[in-house]
Amino acid sequence: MNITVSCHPTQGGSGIVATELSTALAHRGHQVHLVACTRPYRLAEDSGVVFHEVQIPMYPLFRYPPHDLSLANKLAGITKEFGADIIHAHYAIPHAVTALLARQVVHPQRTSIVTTLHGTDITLVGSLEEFYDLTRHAMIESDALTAVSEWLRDETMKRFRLPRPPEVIYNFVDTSRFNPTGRAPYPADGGEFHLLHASNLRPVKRVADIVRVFADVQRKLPARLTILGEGPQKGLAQELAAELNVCSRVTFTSTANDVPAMMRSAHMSLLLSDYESFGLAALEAQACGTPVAASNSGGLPEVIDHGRNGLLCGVGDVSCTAREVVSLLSDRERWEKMSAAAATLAHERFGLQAIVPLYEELYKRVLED
Ligand code: GMT
Repeated sequence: MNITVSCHPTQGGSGIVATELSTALAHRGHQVHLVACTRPYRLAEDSGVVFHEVQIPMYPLFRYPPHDLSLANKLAGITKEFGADIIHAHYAIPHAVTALLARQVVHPQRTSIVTTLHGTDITLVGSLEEFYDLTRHAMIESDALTAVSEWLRDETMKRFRLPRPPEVIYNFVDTSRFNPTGRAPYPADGGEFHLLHASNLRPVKRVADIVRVFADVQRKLPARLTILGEGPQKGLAQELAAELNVCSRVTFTSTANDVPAMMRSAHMSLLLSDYESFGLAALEAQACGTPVAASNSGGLPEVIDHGRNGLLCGVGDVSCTAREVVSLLSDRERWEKMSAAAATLAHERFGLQAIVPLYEELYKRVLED
C-alpha cells in the first residue's frame, strides 16, 4: 500500500507513534511518506520512510503563518505525485482537517483518510469552542477513526457524540529496541536507585508531584532522579527541587540519544499525570523492564495492572505513590518479579508485531469499502 502519514513531529507521543508506525510499515514493504514541519527526531535515516518537510512561507499580510494550508497543499502534492491509497492523520487538529482539504484538492474518490486520536486532541484542543465543530466534522468525514485506548474512545463519544465510535487500536512498542537486554540490575547493598520521568513537561504531567514523590523516596532510600524532556513546567520543577533540597540528586536532560538505554538504567519510572489517554512513555519503560508508578486515571489502567507490572495511585496522591515506590524498591524479589512481568506484558500485549497488523487490516478494510 501507499500511505501518507502526517503528524506533530515534536517530543509528544502522537509524533512518536506516527513515526514508529511509519517505520514499521516501511519495513513491512509499504511505501510510506511522512509529512511534518520538521523531521521527527525518532525518524532514523535508514527507516525506509520518505520524509517531506512542510515549508511555511512568510508574507507581511499574514499575522500568523498559515501552517495548515501549507500542510494541506503538501499532502495534496504528495498524493498527486506518488498516489496515496491512504492519508493517515495523527492527532485530529489540524491533521484530520488538512487531510480532508488535501483529498478535495486531488482526487476525492481515490484517497481514504484514517484519523488516529491521541488524547489531548480530544480532551484539550479539539474540545475548545474555537476548534470543536471542525474537529467533529473531520472525525465524521474520516473513512476510519481510531483511538489509542478504550478510555479515549469513551471520552470522545461523551464529548463529541459521533454517529459511530472510534475503533480502539492500542499504541505499541518496538521490542527489538525497547527491551530489558543490559538493563540495570537491582542495586547492590547501599547502592543507589534511579528514578526516571520522561515527558514534555506540560501542566497535565504534574511534574511537581514527580519532584515531591522523589523528595520523599530519597529520604528513605539512596536515590537519584532524571527528568527527561523539555516543556513549560521545567522551571517550576527546578525551583521545587531547590526548595525541597534535592537539586544535587535531580538531573534535567532535554535529550537522550539512546532513550531505551536511559529507560533500562532506571529502576522505576514515574508518570503521575492528571490523565493519559494511553501513556506511551510508561509502555516503553515497561518494555525495558522498568516498573512504572502512575496515576490511576485515563487509559493508564489499561496499560498498567497494579501490583503486577506497575503501581497505581490516585491523581495527586503523593504520599501513596512515595509509599508504594519505597515498598517496591525495598523488596528485591518483588521488584525483580515486577520488572520481568513489565517486559513480558509489554511485549505480549503491545508489541509492534501484535499491533501494526491491526492498522494494515484497517487500511485494507477502508480501501475495500
Ligand atoms: O501528552 C503528551 O505527551 C502529548 C500527546 C501527543 O499527542 O503527542 O500525547 C498523547 O498521545 C500519546 C500517544 O498516543 C499518548 O501516549 C499520551 O497518553 C497522550 N497524552 C495525554 O493524553 C495527556
